[in-house]
Amino acid sequence: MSTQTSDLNTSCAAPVVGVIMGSSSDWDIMKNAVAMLESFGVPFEARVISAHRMPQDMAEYGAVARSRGLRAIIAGAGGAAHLPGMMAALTEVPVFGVPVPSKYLRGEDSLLSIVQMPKGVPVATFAIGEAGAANAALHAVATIATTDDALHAKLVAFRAAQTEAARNMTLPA
Ligand code: RP5
Repeated sequence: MSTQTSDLNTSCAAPVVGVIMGSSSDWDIMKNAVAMLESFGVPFEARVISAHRMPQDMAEYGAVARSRGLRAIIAGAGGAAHLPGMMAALTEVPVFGVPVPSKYLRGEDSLLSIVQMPKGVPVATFAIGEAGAANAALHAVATIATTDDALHAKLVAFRAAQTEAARNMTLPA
């Protein structure tokens, strides 16, 4: 286990998904990614790594991400949200970016900062906020499920339950 940053949460098995965020203030959004990974039983770690306040820690995390066994990195940040893009520059592990809502620009700044990557360094960018965090986790699950039949079966079951729930939706009288 790396000692470079404080852990917000770490599952027992060796993590295959890294959930990183620029500040503990991002947790209310990013906990939705963690909850989704937990529901699928995907081993993960969750840490604060600030691109601006902890640049050397960020570089170290990216340098060893693949050798540590990470298969996806979910990176959330708000405002001048450089963490996902910089992490994508530091590792070949796929980076899924989550724009965190910001105080003054409601996360539109975060979204544009994360999505407008230069050609050659991609960040798969998700919706602003809770749905984006949950979907980033689902995308990580789907990515890993391409080579994991048991996880694929869980994803199929999740989709089926979701479909059933939608079919059973009722409208107010
Ligand atoms: C970004 O700045 C973080 O991702 C966070 O969304 C934002 C504000 O951080 P704090 O001032 O709340 O620590 O780097």
